[in-house]
Amino acid sequence: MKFFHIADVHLGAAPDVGCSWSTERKDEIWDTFRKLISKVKAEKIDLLLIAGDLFHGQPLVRELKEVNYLFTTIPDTKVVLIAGNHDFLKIDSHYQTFPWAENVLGLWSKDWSRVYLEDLDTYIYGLSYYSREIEEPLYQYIKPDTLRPEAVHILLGHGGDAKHIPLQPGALVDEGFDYVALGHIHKPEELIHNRAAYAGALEPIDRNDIGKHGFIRGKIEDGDVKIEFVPFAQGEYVVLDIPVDTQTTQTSLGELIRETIEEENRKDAIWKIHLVGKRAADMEFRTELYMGYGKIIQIEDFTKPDYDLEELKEQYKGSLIEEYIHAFEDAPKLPVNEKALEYGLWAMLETKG
Ligand SMILES: [Mn+2]
Repeated sequence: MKFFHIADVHLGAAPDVGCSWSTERKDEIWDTFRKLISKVKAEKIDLLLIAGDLFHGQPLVRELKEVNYLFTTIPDTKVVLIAGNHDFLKIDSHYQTFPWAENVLGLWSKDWSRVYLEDLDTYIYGLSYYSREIEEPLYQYIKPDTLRPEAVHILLGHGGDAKHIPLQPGALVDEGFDYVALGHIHKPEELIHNRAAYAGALEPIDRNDIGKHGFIRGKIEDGDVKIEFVPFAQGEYVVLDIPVDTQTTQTSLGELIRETIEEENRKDAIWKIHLVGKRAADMEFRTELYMGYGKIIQIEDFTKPDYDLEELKEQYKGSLIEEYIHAFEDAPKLPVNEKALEYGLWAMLETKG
């Protein structure tokens, strides 16, 4: 049996609001989902697992029509889905009342339920969110049917943090689930080798979703599960370190950022720039001036001023500045102390004029 496990597609989300590429990203989220469905068809996948948050919010009927149409194009694939904390089942949610295609099975119950796929001799267990938060560890109460150990038992889950159904993947696997297909955490992660995994968001949804995104391709043969992560997203948030030194100026830094982005030559990247290294002690970079130099979502300045402490002590002998530097000389080399020294010196030197 071949399956795809996807999660957190967040259809309808518009990432990076206010940026010029926001609408493009919104369209790419839909587009990647369509491509995924084409891939399901091309690879003749038996089962498509959607582990919650297919939509970014409450789905409109026309959005469900769109999605259902896509599901009708893969009639030989069983689609099993649950509602997550973003698209949770509000009282008037269209999820339950929508006339889904025959191959689509929603586990819409608040308490756990399961579907049985006869052709695949597979049980899929799960539940849907009825509120934004669930603090109870609901998955630990779900037990796979031990009377049918020869069948495949899959848990479809969403959550894993304190406010969204905390869970222990190891305990679930020990209960007898062959595979635990999880959503909610946007970073893809194999929690237990071949047995429990977060597919991660199909496309990164915001600037915190750093790195590769895609879905999980799996195969179950004679009770043996094999999974692999497949990068599939059209966009990626990439951290880019830009080295600064004491000679770097506002203009030269701008040129360096522009050149580095050009050399990287990545159409899919949305940049998170980190300025690193030692800047001249009197230099302050106005990072907002570089924001238009590419698809840049954020520039953070991690540079440190290059103070010559010996020279400063000499120059300000007998003053508070000398005393201040002296006070830190015996202090443990902790980041917090370095910061205090840096900020304190900066404040004192600044007021000196
Ligand atoms: Mn979620």
